[in-house]
Amino acid sequence: MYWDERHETIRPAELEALQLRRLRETIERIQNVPFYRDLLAREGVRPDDIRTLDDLHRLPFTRKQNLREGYPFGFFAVPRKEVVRIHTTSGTTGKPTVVGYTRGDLDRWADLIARAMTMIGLSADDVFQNSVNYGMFTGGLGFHYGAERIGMTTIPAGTGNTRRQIEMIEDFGVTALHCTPSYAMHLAEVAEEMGAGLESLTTGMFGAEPWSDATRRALQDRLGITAFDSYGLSELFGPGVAFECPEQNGLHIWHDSYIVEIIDPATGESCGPGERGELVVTPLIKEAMPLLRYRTGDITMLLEDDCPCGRTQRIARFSGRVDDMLIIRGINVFPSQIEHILMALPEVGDQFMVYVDRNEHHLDEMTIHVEVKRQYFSGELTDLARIQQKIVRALRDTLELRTAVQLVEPGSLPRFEGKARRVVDRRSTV
Ligand code: DLL
Repeated sequence: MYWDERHETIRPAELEALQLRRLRETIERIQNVPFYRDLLAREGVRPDDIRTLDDLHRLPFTRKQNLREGYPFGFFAVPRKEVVRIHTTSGTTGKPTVVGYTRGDLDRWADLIARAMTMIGLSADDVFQNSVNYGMFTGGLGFHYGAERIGMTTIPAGTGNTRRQIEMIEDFGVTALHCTPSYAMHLAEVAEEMGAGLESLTTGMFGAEPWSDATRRALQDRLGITAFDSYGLSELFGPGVAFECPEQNGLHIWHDSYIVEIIDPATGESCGPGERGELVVTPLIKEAMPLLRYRTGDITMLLEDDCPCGRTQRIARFSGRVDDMLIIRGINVFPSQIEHILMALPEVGDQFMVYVDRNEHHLDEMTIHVEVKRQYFSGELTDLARIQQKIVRALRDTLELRTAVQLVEPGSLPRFEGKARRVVDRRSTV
């Protein structure tokens, strides 16, 4: 079951030639981005210097922080007029990371998702419910257009109103579901409460956050499905970068479109097959926003043995991040963003602590304890309530996430002598 058999099963020699050609085109295009033009000039690298794929290692890495310098459109390699869509994802401070797509980008992105869905046996015979956020998050429209491309009957359900979601699955005979694994656990629970059997469902596609094999087993049992892992990030279009095949044993990377490296995050040196490290990706088919050696922050390893499905390059399921990014209900949150928001508020004191829990309904909750300045703490209770609401609002406006905020007395939170450990993640991965 191939959508694009030639590219999915391409053999090493042909792949290398294709990657090299696309890499050189990318480097040509990237000259339009001032950040890269300066960087390549500084490093003394000219497009003609890229003769083999090994020459990629002469190019510098790109990090999420670099993208901040170009906010909002400084990383676009085409005139703004040619950018037909924008998405955003969390930045490391107040402003989000902006990503742009040309018409061609959207076309290629939909094709990559169509490949993934075809790989696990989905087709125009299926009814697909897309239960993720349709806003700036790439999971909504990304999957939507991929599903329509293969002709599935597509239901843009979005998130929330779980009972209604379950009714739709039953009433419309939904066969394939896409959402975050934690929302899938919640759906399973509500379906059980409602006595809904969800008989039509056969396939689940879950991603946007880490999930364990134990969660996979629970979801397969409770929803009566086969559950597949889906990986991607907004900077590389969104979902559709890597996806599990029916073997459910690692994720296939679409290597004609992405060059993959695994590096030791401390030294930047390459890791061998079977050695875990940070995934670094050079996208080869992005027009609006090409990137070089993008540090994803995600930890995985290359798997070496051949996959019986006939596709080649595979990576292991993700085992964590190299940084402190949290994923709360599918939304990425950097502790540095929280700090940035809190420290801009005059009432906030010196310290804060972030607690992350998974409640009995399998939903993530973030509680932030915030010290307020002494003069406010000893003031009127109504003042404290106003400050609390102001903080909740400021966090919601930037993070797009509801948080619980508790104000505490100055001096009551832990102080740190070394690196502050302000985040306590109490979720179990099961
Ligand atoms: O989460 C894109 C996506 C949407 C992927 C729907 C899969 C399904 P961002 O919001 O930019 O994009 O977040 C990207 O989420 O760097 C990982 O840390 C994490 N992540 C995504 N998929 C997985 C996964 C979307 N399958 C960040 N396993 C990435 C573990 C994942 N972590």
